[in-house]
Amino acid sequence: MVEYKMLNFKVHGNHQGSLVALEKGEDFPFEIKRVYYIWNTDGDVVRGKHAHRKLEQVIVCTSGSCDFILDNGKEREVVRLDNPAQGLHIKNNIWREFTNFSKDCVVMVLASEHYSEEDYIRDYDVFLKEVGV
Ligand code: T46
Repeated sequence: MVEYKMLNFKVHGNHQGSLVALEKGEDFPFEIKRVYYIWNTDGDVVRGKHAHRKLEQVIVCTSGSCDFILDNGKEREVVRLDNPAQGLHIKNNIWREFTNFSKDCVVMVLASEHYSEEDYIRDYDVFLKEVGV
């Protein structure tokens, strides 16, 4: 089994609509140091194709949908993101690719570390070596 967790956020909903608040604490697994978001990606584009040495992230599809392919070097799993009330929590050493973007897809990512290119493993063979496969 590839290690990941789907977090179900508390939704504050009323006649005005829905709201999710993310704060470090019981509902959130780490202190957020960076937020970035991705949109305008054509449906068949494959993004990602890397793993992280240290970074943890929670990934939320705030609009539309896309598929995350998670790979621990031995197994692959596809996780569909299509609900802004859920967050995909991925720790380090997981190779990820994401694709199958709907036109209205917006992916918001909450990250445990500042941006660092040294944290990326962008070569699949290097990834396999580093995870000992
Ligand atoms: C991940 C998936 C889900 C920055 O300058 N700062 C940043 O914080 C980020 C994330 C990216 N960039 C620059 C680096 C590249 O020139 O933005 C450009 C696109 O980044 P990248 O090709 O890494 O984007 P994705 O969509 O393949 O991957 C991103 C994250 O990089 C990655 O950590 O897990 O989203």
